[in-house]
Amino acid sequence: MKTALITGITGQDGSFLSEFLLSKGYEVHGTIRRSSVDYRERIAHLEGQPKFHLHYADLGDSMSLIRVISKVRPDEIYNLAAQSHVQVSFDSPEFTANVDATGVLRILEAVRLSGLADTCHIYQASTSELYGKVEEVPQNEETPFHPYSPYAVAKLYGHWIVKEYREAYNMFCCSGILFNHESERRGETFVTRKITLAAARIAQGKQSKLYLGNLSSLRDWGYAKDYVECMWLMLQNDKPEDFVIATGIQHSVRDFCYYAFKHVGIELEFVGEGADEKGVIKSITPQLSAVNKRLTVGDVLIEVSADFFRPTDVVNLWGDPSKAKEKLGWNPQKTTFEELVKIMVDADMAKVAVERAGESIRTNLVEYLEKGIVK
Ligand code: NAP
Ligand code: F7E
Repeated sequence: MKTALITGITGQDGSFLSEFLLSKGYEVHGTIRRSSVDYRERIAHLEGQPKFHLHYADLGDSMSLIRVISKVRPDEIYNLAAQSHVQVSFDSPEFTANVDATGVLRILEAVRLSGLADTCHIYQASTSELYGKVEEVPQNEETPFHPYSPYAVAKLYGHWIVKEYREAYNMFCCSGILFNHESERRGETFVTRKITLAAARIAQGKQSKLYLGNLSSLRDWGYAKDYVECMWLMLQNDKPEDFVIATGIQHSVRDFCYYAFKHVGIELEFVGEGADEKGVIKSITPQLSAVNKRLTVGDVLIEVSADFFRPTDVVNLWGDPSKAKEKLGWNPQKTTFEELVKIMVDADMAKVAVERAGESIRTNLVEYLEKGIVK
């Protein structure tokens, strides 16, 4: 049975890929970083399984990578670790370059130094952000790159160094050019998760407004659980090749808001333009009105805030997944956009409901303790 090493195993994709590889019988190893608070929520359910192993390593630290790769001697490496937030890359450009660019080189060299260059298959997490200030719509494997953020520039180095090692040393290393993929495990500061969490909180009376940046930005959003299968398929291919992974369907941030709020029972309409645009309640379902009486038609739920605009923003991403469909037999529309929104909103409705129940238990407990009912 095969052994895989996943960097970035605590992230959204790392957790789904771990589950996928374990289900295929793999021995799964992952790298984690030391932190004063252990945040392993996404993989907590896998810890303790006999075929699941964690090791400390950091993409900024060659020695830790050489140590773990030479010890595990994996058949496959999935390099998912990255500073993955585009807006944060403007605030921490040097850290982003160290991890997202040089980090990829460190992995490739660690594989060579461990004597695994001829056997180990390597997947690199490239990104649609490479197309940046797009030169063609939709984008495929031949579309020229025009990176438009420190994150994208760093990822471009990662992409090209993988290609270089493939050609120079005949290594089986390839990049998946993945378009945005989301899930109920998505980080809470990415736009989709920020919206689904806000829709759930607003519906349950825990938040009154959502502030966003560019509502007109267009993305090709897929479901992360479907995309990790394609990472694996790329490493089972006869030869190392790069693939675009996308759904082939595009929506705006505004559309995402509309569908997410609709799913909790609020129909939105957008009025005004640019910085003055607002998302206003057009109608509310009777079911939601019955549980949250404070929501009223005409309430403003979404406003635009300059805080969420980027110095340069990528606004028109739309992928063409034909090559992955034909050569890998991958289904780009396994989960539709509407299904994705539903999965995310349902999960956040449950999360907020659990948080509210916890708060009410805590409040009751304090009251009972104060009154001496419980000791
Ligand atoms: P994510 O949730 O942000 O996870 C990133 C992972 O990288 C986390 O496990 C994080 O560890 C780890 N990491 C960060 N800095 C590290 C370092 N210096 N050393 C070792 N590990 C480090 O990202 P994701 O959405 O799963 O994405 C996975 C990969 O695909 C990333 O490379 C991302 O850039 C790329 N990508 C993502 C998308 C998308 O739409 N999701 C699209 C295209 C490409 P901690 O938990 O300790 O922070
Ligand atoms: O932004 C706009 C924002 O942060 C999407 C990463 O996984 O996918 C992700 O990068 C769009 C942008 O993702 C807000 O300006 C509006 O145009 O969710 P995002 P991203 O930048 O596309 C790519 C493929 C990756 O590789 C990355 O690792 O939405 N937007 N208002 C906003 N974005 C955020 N975060 N917050 C807002 O309030």
